Amino acid sequence: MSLEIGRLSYPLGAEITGVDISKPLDEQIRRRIHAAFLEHSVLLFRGQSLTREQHIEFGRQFGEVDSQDEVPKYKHPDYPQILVHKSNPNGQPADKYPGKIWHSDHCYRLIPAMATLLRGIDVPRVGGDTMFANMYLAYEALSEGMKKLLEGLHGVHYGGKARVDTSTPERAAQTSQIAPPVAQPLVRVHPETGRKTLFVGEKCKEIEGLNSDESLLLLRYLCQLAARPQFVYRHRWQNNDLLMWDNRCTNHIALNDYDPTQIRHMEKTTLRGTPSGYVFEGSRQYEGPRL
Ligand SMILES: O=C(O)CCC(=O)C(=O)O
Repeated sequence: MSLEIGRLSYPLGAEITGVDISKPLDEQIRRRIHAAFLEHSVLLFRGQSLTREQHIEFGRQFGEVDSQDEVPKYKHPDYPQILVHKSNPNGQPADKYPGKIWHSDHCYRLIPAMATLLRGIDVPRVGGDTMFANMYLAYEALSEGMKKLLEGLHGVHYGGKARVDTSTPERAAQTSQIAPPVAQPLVRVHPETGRKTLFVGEKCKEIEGLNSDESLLLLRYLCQLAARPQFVYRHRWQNNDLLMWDNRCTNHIALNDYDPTQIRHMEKTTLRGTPSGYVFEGSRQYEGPRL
């Protein structure tokens, strides 16, 4: 078996074949996978029937696996590092599914996620795709004037309800406090590639220092720009796919466009990134952009 890397689309994504990720990786192979991760931002490994331990161990070879303490709603009871996203077989209302807006994982935390590793365990026959946007390309498409305007501006990101543990009223009160809105630079430098990238998505509701009209128009423009088809890869899931993506330079969205009587069972881990942003004290919670 020899490792091969084949592009999935022009803007981003590559499929890695010729490797069994259920076993510890040879260091040379691990480095090639890491280099492909930095170059293509989204990696696909097909036909990998992993145990939960193997899922966690594969990620650990690339970074620190998050304990997911801030996302109690989806935590697996025996594997706290794993979040379970499983639709109800009788149909789960579309608005309950996590990830249905363009976002980057943990953008609303002081340590946003470096990578996400999502496994498709039981996927619908058709639909339930996930789309990814290349945020380097979105940044590079801006005019020099707009790049100058964005430099130094911060977008305020709000976490969703998933971080609130609703098991008791006391826990709900406690956990709603642990993730206040976080202001993140709209333009960040990727710590490993050194490339500039836009850091904005639909969880970003306002831009610090701008009024609500300015904020909304600019955020809507940036989100729409990033979602242009020429910057996007659309993944059609098969059972036993594992996708590993770089949250520092991509956005993603779960389309939730499938027959609601079918199950969609996904499990994910995230790898911790580096500190970014600061707690935002203002909190006006504008409507924010919706594409
Ligand atoms: O289920 C998916 O396709 C993606 C889920 C997602 O967006 C997330 O977990 O952040």
